[in-house]
Amino acid sequence: VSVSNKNLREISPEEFKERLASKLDRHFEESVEEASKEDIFAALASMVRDGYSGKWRRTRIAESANGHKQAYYFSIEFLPGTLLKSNLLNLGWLDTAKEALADLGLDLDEIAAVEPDMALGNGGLGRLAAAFMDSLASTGYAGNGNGLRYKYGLFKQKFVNGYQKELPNDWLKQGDYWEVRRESKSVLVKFGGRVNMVDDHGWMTPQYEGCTVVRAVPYDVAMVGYHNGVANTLRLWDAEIAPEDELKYPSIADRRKIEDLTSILYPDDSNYDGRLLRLKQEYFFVSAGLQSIVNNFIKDYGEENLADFPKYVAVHINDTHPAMCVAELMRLLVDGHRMDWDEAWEITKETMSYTNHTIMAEAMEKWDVGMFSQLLPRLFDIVKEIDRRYAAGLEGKVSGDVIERTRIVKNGQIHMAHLAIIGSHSVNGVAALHTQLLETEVLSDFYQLYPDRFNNKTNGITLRRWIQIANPDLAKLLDKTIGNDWRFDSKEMLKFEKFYHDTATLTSLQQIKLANKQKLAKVIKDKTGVVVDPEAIFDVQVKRLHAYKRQTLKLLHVLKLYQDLKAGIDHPKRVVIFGAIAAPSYVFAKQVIKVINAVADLVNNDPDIKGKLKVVFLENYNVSLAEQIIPAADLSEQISTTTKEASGTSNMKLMANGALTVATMDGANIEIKDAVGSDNIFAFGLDKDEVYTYYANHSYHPRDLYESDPVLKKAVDALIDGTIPNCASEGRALYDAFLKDNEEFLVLADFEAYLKAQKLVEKVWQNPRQWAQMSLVNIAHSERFDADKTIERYASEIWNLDKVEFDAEK
Ligand code: 26Y
Repeated sequence: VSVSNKNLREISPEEFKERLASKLDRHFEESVEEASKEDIFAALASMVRDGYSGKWRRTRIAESANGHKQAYYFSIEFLPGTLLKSNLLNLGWLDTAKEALADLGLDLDEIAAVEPDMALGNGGLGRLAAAFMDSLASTGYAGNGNGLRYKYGLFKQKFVNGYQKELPNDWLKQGDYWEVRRESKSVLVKFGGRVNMVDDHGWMTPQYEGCTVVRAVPYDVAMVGYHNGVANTLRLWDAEIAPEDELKYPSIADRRKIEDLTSILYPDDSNYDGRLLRLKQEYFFVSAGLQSIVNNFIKDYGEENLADFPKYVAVHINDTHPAMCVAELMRLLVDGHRMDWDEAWEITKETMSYTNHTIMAEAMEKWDVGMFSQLLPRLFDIVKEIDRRYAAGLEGKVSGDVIERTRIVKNGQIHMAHLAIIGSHSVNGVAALHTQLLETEVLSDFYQLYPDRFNNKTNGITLRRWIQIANPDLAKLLDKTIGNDWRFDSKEMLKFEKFYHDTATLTSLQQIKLANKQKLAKVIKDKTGVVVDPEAIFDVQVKRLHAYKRQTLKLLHVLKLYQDLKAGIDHPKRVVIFGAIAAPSYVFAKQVIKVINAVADLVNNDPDIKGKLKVVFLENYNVSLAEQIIPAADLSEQISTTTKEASGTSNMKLMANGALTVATMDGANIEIKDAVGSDNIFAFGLDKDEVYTYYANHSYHPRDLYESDPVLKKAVDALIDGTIPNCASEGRALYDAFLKDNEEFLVLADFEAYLKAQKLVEKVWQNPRQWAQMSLVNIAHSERFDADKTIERYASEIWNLDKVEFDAEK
């Protein structure tokens, strides 16, 4: 983009108020005074859409007319949260909106709270996809998202008697304000039936018989760039009855069977379960997305130029869920456009790239051949042929074992990661350690075969959302100290370090944190009834609930603090805050939730504790709640078993808001430590070699630790000795898990080191100036995790994109 508009106020408050009044008048026949929050929200959303509609149209035209390469990010999850404030910010209207509404006696935050979260994702992977959409637009690349329009997003978590219950999240009920249904761009996706290959003028062509045809209708959401006139597209597909099939599905029940394809988001995160509906969803958005991309290409460049496809199109496979892209593009090129297999294969590989997000075996997708071939008979033939050629090509060059280990189809299963790697020119991990582990452990065979394909792209976050929107006072302090260039180029944030000794700045930082904590304290009181002291350490662990993330280790620390306080051993006041959703079928994770809630009840109501320790488990952690918790955090808990967390991204958001991190040397924590220096982080725990040594030698015997460390034993025993009321069976389950020989997550092995790190936390907390200084260093260095920078690296090193050049105003 040629112009970077640095004007933070693109329109005046007067004009803003006028537009609002006229919207309310036109849409709802009411004045500002009469309007409900919902109506004001709708009017604001409509104003925002007017604000970007021209940009959206111009971007589309510029991208295709100027022959720009486009990247398509295929992801089964997108987790944008709410869009009103981020659209206002990116348009340059946010401050004006706040001011104009305040003049009218209204509070933007209260109005924005009306918007339901677009929770079309589970956790890190989905949030990363949404961050990348924002960054692609904000850095001015032609990059679009391709995913599913789930009718029900991630379920709403409720606690009933301390247990997690799941309620449907009917986010569309209130009407989605941002989407545009583009019926004319619909395509058809075929499932099931039989395929006969027939000779059609010398080309073996599939004839489909008896398949189910589903109509894919795209809903487009604009992804507005930050102050640059760009608006890209997030395209989400909905399943409908094909028009020609209306008579085939006369009853509502029959129609539902088709429409249900896009009704729910699978709530499993890192735990693979090979369900038919999930396979249907994956193929549905892969096929619809690729068909529309190929159609577009042919419209712009002509079928005769399909050989140039990778010059104009990059397709990114976000984890293995869209790995069928590899086979589907082959199908479209070979069957649909009669391209020679070898040529189609080169094009496919050049087009595709793949990101891996986990090393955990239980998250690896493998589809049973029987189910796959029945649902997708032609695609299965193509997968088999890719596999056959892959194996034949290596025959005699590498050992048979390597071929066997790496091939796609084996033992009656299709290995989706293998398909993605074999069919892509780039494979990346999401943090340095993670990529290293892919190369040396998990995917080492592939790394030997294709060393050049492997690369690292450490994750990033949308600093705009996590600082400018969620922590406006911190944003203003940055403006005051280093000027507002950091809002356009995050590198500028490094200058904040110059204020390390500046007492006024340190004091401001403390005041801002305190004010954010007071606000969160109110939220906590409203949501849970628990009263917390804003002067206490706000100790935060927010992320999915999973054994490897070790909310359990935090729990043991809480029990230890409780026991100390009961015994008269003093500690600084602390509020431990959890936010975590468990997959509904993940029994252990749900047991952990129940125990934490029971411990919270115990601790919060024990008069002996005198409010020195509070435990708060906030329900339904999502993007909106994160925006309230993260700016108020003092301490960030990043305590996964080393090697297990691919990257983590809450670690980055929390540091950007000045929280200090207590961390194992896992995922991106290592890079945080590199950025801030070891004096500005509380690092502890087993390193990767120690973890792998335990695994290799089967030498982890937690019972020995338990028997030999009385402090540890006492904390663990609290789970079963009746200390914690109302969770005997869950307490026992955790106890047994901790003590199981060779327990995979090594919880007790890190306990002592963790206590030591927490002792140091307490010591530094006693010195508020030092704490503020460390906090300042963390804020300054969070620029390293700006998703805009991550996207620049994807664009230049993987997708080979150039920036869209156009006059933003024409
Ligand atoms: C196949 C299915 C069970 C499945 C569904 C969701 C598998 C995985 C997932 C989601 C994985 C996920 O969110 N992974 C996280 O990705 C983040 C972004 O890269 C990382 O920061 C984080 O460490 C990783 O756990």
